[in-house]
Amino acid sequence: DELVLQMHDDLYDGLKEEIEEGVNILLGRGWQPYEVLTNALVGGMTIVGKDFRDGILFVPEVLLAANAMKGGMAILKPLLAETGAPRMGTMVIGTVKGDIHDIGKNLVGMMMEGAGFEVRDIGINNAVDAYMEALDAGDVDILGMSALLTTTMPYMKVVIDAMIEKGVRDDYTILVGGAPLNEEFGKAIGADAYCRDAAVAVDTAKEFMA
Ligand code: B1M
Repeated sequence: DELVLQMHDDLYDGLKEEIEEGVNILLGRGWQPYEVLTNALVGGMTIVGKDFRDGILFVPEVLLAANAMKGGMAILKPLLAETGAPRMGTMVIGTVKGDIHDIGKNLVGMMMEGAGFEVRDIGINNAVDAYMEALDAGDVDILGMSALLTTTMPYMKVVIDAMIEKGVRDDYTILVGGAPLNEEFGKAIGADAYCRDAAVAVDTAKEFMA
């Protein structure tokens, strides 16, 4: 699709208004919000990620791309949340300490809301105390943790170990995700499951609530 390719370019160039316009056009053509999200936005960010890795793009440019992506996500958020799905449970989600990447976490949160979960998003750069406080607030079924850096993903184990020490580990389903993780890592740190993407996170959360 021409427009999707154009949107990949616009995301690359950090053009927020163009991205918002593109999202609206695709929705107007009858695209499902999730299709717009994955094809136009996540697809575009994948290209940005490659050139960031290869030293073609730098932090300021990637920040602009992230800002443009968030503009598009803001339009899709209410559409993904308004599915009228029955209430499934409550999830606390946050990115771990030392890590400020939040797009994937936000996307998981949006999809979980759409699936009927109450989502308590505690943001980025969360130390053990922040997770504990959110869990202590009560009525939480699932803890979701996100990490995008190989240097921050070990912190997930720090959080889980702290939960074990406090004797609350088994009160929650712990789901983890983020680009550098894999199934093996999820098992090794004692999480209940690793979720490759937001759709898998929703399916996995539903399985654990059943
Ligand atoms: Co960063 N960055 N970044 N960055 N950045 C990566 C992650 C990197 C892979 C880029 C690269 O080199 N190719 C690399 C990490 C390398 C490594 O660790 N091995 C990297 C680096 C190095 C850095 C800095 C250190 C750069 C620097 O300063 N020199 C720095 C670190 C800052 C910090 O956190 N302390 C940094 C900064 C930034 C920006 C601020 C510029 C920006 C973040 C903006 C923001 O988030 N608000 C940024 C971005 C945008 C990226 C890339 C390009 C894109 C990430 C993204 O949003 N993807 C990324 C490249 C890449 O990932 N290939 C990169 C789209 C998103 C939808 O996917 O987040 O994977 P993702 O989420 C998916 C799944 O992973 C999963 O579901 C989501 C939806 O399907 N998922 C979960 C994620 N969390 C989940 C939680 C769950 C379940 C599923 O819980 C249940």
